[in-house]
Order: sequence, then structure tokens, then C-alpha cells
Amino acid sequence: MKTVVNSWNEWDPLRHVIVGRADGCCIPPPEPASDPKIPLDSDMRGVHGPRSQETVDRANEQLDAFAAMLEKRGIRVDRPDPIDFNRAIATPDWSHGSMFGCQPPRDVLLTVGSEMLEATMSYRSRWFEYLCYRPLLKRFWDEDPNMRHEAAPKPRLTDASYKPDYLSDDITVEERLEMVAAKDFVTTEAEPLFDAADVLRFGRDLFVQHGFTTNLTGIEWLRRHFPDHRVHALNFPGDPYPIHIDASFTPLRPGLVLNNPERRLPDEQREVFNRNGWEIVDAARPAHNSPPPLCYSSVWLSMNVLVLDPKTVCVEASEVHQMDQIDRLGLEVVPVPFRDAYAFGGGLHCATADVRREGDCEDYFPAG
Ligand code: DAV
Repeated sequence: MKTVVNSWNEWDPLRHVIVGRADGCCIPPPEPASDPKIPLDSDMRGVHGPRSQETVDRANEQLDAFAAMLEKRGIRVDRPDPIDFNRAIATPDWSHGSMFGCQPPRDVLLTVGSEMLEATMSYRSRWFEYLCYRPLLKRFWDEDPNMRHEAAPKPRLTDASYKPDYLSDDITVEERLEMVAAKDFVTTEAEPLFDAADVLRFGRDLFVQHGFTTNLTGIEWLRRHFPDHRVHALNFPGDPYPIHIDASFTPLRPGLVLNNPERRLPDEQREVFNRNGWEIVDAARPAHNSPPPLCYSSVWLSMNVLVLDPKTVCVEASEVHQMDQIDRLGLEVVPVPFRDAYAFGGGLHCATADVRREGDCEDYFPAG
């Protein structure tokens, strides 16, 4: 099947997708952007180096089974090419002890229509991650004459991009919640920064989380880069570590979004949804009280679902409450065992990047 790059939203029928790999994944040494994300009581504090082969193998088993299930449903699946992540990297501005991995392609690649855009990223350890996707992007470029391969300006990520006072262990979670509510995040506005997983595509409208991994300058860059889109900045106060939008806000089909009840969208940011007849419902509680060991993400990966079409949603197989809610909302649930892959960078939405969905760019917010 020849490649066609075309995907405008998170829900139209999926035809071609990238699924990550856990091979060689490392826990990178601390860096300014990651420190505040690791809670004081986390088992990840002070730990870095390659993840154990046993955990890599278990994650890969679930990633491979997920990919095989998608293929059985007629969806083409491609996989990235891991590089040696356990080696030091440097630019003229900084050096760092290791890279991260290539499990969450969603963080790196943003597909908007026929364009695949490499995000700036905001961690030094993830600066070179795009290299894992270059073989695929070259192939798509060769096979699809309309494909646009773009890369956002590589950030310098000097100390000027991070607030030094954000690193203090003396800041309590309560204080962090106040800082987040005041839109005081770890990154400065020195240069455009965004991770692709902070962006949700709703046809003509792009909704982008302003938080630890995406700054306002990054959102302004996206606005200028996509002049035919409306680009909206969203905030989810209630999350002390706002990294990526896809465990806070999850569109299931046109007109329906799940919102994390601990991270409710502020009233003024709801207006555009209300004006246009969209319903925002509280997501079900996660089935687990804590994330699996050595996991960056919260228990809210329960909401990190992959929509196959406006009637069919992949949900992690142990997330019984989330499966039940989506079933009651009238969609078919495809349970996917995936908890062994969580520590490698997230859930089913994180682990994928769209290449092709049916459908065109539509305006789901005609009232503006
Ligand atoms: O709730 O920890 C995880 C999102 C990963 N892409 C969270 C956000």
C-alpha cells in the first residue's frame, strides 16, 4: 500500500499509524526540564540508566501485540528505528549523559493534513529523538508526492530556557498547584518549545496545552506555522506536573470530549466548546491507585485512549471504569493490555502517531 499522509483530527477512521518500540529505552540523568516532573516520593528519584531487559521485553510484547491487533483490523502500522540511546550527547551549548527512547512517537511527530512536523521537544535527552523517525519520514516522502516533511526550529535548550528556582525540592505539591494555576511553569519564553503530545487536532482548530513541555512562544510558533488553523492555548490547573494534553483532555468523536475531573478546563476556556455544542464530560476514575514502577506518567493514562473511528476506541484492558464509561457513551471498546508499556512513555495515544485517517479538514467550531 502506497503511503498517503493525511490526518486532520483525533477520531476519523484510522488507516495508517506509527507504533513506538521500547528497545534500548533509558531513564536519562536529571536535567532542568525533567526534575520538577519527578515527584519527591517517586521511585524514579536518583535513578537513571538503561531500563532492564526484562521490562523492555515485556513492554515490547504489548507494543507488538497492539500493532498486530491494529494490522488485523486493516490498519497499516510502521515502527521507528531505535538508535543507541545509552550514550552521551552534546550540542555546542550543553552535553547530557544519555537519550531517552522511541516509545512515544506522539510526543515527537505532529501530523496535520499532509504535513508531518517534528516538534522542538523541550528535554535535552529527547533532542535527537527525531532521528528514530527519519527512515520512516523519508519513505513517506518518497511514496507520497504531497507529503510535507517539516521540522520546527531546533531549540538551544540552554539554562535560559528553564527557570532555576523551579528546581527546588522545597516546593510542596500545594505550592506547585498554585504555580500551575498562575501559569508559572518550568520553561521560560526564551525560544519556541513544544512537544507534539501537547497538541490535539480538531479539524480547523488545534488545541494546545500550555504547561511544562510547551510554552506560549511555542504556541505562537504553531499559530504562525498553521495560518489556516485556529490555535487555542488550554490550561489544566489541578495537575502539578502538566506534561502533554492526552491524559487531561480526550476527544472521542465530534461533539464529545472527556476531561480529567482533577484537571478541569477553566470556564473561560470552555466557552468555545459550549458555543459550538460540544459536550465535555468528566472521565471515569482510573482503575489503579498508583502508576506502575519507574513510570513518568500519572494514573490518568486511563484516559490515554486511541480512537480508531468515531464509534470505536482502544482502552487499556485493566481500566475497567474507563472502558465502562466509553461503552455507556455508546462507543465500542477494544481492550488492549498495555500497562507494561506505561513506564516507557505513556499509554495507547502516546504510543502512536497518526499517518493517515480518512476524511478532510472540517470546521467543528463554526460559531468561532
Ligand atoms: O497524567 O502523567 C501523561 C501524558 C503522557 N503523554 C500524566 C500525563
